[in-house]
Amino acid sequence: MSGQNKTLGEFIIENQTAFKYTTGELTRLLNSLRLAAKVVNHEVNKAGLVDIIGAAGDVNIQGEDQQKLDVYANEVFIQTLKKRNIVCGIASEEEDDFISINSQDSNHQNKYVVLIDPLDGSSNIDVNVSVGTIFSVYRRITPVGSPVTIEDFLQEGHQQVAAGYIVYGTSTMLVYTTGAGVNGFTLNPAIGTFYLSHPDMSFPEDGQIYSCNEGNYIHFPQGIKDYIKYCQKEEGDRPYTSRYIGSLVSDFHRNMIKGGIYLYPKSSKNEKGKLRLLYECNPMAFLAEQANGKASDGFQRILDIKPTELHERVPFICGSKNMVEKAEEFERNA
Ligand code: AHM
Ligand code: MG
Repeated sequence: MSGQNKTLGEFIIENQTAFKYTTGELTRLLNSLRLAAKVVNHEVNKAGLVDIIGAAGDVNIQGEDQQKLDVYANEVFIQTLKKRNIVCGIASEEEDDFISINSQDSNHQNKYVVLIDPLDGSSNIDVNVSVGTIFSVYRRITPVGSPVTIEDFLQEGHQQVAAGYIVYGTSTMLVYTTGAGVNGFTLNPAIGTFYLSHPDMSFPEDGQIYSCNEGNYIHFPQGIKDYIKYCQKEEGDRPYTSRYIGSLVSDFHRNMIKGGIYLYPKSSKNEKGKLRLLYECNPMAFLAEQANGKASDGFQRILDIKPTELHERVPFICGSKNMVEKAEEFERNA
C-alpha cells in the first residue's frame, strides 16, 4: 500500500511491533488519542459559529451548558482515556493535580501515564487562528497494581515512550513519535480518517525563520537579545524572516517543515519563561530530536531536565539544529 493511502489506524498497527513493549496497550492508547482528537476537532471547527450557537456560559438549544473550548477539550481527552481504561494516570495543564485512574479496583494493570495540554494557544480561537493539542506518554515507574504517584509524572523527558500534537489548522493534522522518527497524518474531514501525509518528518539542519514574541525583547536575557540581533543582521543568508503565530504547535509545525527556530526565553517579567516543561516543552523536544532538530533551555538539553513539579516552567528554544546551537552559543557568551 502506498504511504499516501495509509491511514493512521493502519500505521499504528503496522508499527506496533517496533515498540519496545508490545502488549498492544500503547496501540490502544494512540487510538484513543486519535478518537479524542476527532471529537475536539469537530468542536474547534465550529468556534466561528459562537454568535449563532452560543458562547461559553450560555445554554444551548439542547439545554446543555456551552463550555469554553479548552475546558471541553480537557474533558474529552480525559474522559476518552478514562472510560476506555487505557492508562493508569493523567496529568493535564488544565488540572491542578494529576488524576489516578481506577484507584478503587484491580484495574491498576495499565502501565502508561499521559500528560496533556488539551488546547494550547487557546487565546487564538476567537480570531480563527490555529490551536493545538500536545500529548506525552511515559511508562509508570511505580509498580503496576498500585495507584500512580507524582513520581510517575515527574520523569525526565528522555524517558518518554511517545509524544505528539494535533494541529487544528487549515487542515487538521496529528503528528507523533514513538521514538522511531516522526510521522504526520492529515484528517480528511469528510470521512473522519487521518491519512499518512507527511512520512518521516525532519527539521532542515538550518533554517531562515525565527519565532518569538519580540514584544518582550527588552525583558529578554542579553544572550537572546544578541541572538535576535544576529537573526536580523544583513549578512550571508540573513536577515532571517520573523514568523510568530503565538501558538506553539503551529509555530513548531511550520518550522519543522520549512526550517526555523522557536524561542520562549525567560525574561525579567517571567523568570522561568512561560511554557510548561511537562505538557509543552518535553513532548515538543522529543518530537524535535526525533526529527533531527534540537531543544534546549539555552544551556542544557530539555529532555535531561529533572522535573520537580507538575506545572514547572522552563525557557524553551527549539528547532533546526544549527540555529538552536547558535542561540546557545550567544547565551553562553553573553
Ligand atoms: P497557553 O498554554 O496558555 O495557551 O500558552 C502557551 C502559548 C503557546 O502556544 C505560545 O507559543 C505562547 O503561549 C504565546 O505566548 P505569548 O502570547 O506570551 O507570546
Ligand atoms: Mg499550553
